[in-house]
Amino acid sequence: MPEGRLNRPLYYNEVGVTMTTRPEYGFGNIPEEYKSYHNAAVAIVPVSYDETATWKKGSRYGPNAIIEASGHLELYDIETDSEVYLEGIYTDHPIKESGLPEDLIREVRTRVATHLAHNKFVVCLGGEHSISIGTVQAYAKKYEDLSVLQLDAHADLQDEYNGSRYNHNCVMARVLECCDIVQVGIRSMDHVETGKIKKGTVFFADAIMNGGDWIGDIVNKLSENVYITIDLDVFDLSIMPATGTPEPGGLNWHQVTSLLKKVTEMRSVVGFDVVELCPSEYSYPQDYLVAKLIYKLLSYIYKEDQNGKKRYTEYTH
Ligand SMILES: [Mn+2]
Repeated sequence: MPEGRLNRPLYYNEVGVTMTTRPEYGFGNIPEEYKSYHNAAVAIVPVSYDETATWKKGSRYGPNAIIEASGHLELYDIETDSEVYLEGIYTDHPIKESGLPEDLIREVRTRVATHLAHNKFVVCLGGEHSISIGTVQAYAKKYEDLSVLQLDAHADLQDEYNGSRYNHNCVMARVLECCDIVQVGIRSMDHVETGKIKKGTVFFADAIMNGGDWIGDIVNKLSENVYITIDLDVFDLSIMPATGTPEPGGLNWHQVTSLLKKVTEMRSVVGFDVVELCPSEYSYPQDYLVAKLIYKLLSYIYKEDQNGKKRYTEYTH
């Protein structure tokens, strides 16, 4: 296991959703007034969990690495001509669970539901992919017309794996129990999953590389309210080697961000998670990529539309 910076304790406030925060902790090097729960449109929930990981463990260090790297972001986004931190970004204390995934998922679901009840836009940081079961369950309760956009190298449709229905290989099988899904970037799966994928809702990495209007095709499959789950192994391992189960042949930065931009323009993105960063002592470029991806996606989501009106007023204060 990597030593050094990854083993430093996370600084966090102990009060969680009771609406105060400690100054030294949080996503982005942003002024204190934009970190308080009351002022924040966005609530970030770090989830340190990797108990069902089947190859490299270590994604429990992911949230810590992302938050550390986020301190080095420049807060102005060129593409959107915006400073999304002005919406307020609160960072919750981490969920730390070392037991069964069922217990973790229940804890995540409860935490996310609490923030949704306060009308926050919730961003969960993994941790392994099984955490998304809890977040999607909370979102599916709030939004009837919800579809889940999954960016991932793996289909994750196995009904059971290693004796558990909540293994990270089963995430999308569980998500499918509460809403429709669209899968993007897939390039590795088990034979049993071939019978489970829904025709027309899987966009394999190979097909994307062939070009065409794959982004438009994906958007057309999504309902109005979209939850996005980003497994970082959707990226090619040349730019994102720091995952627990890397796969060659993945998407690049511009393919992923172009897709996210279009989805935010055409649909209401109501929440997202970013999972499976498995940091090492030397992964600071990848840690930074993830922090930037999160900030970029928030910038897209909160960008003012052409009339100067914010689309997601529900989350503004
Ligand atoms: Mn994956």
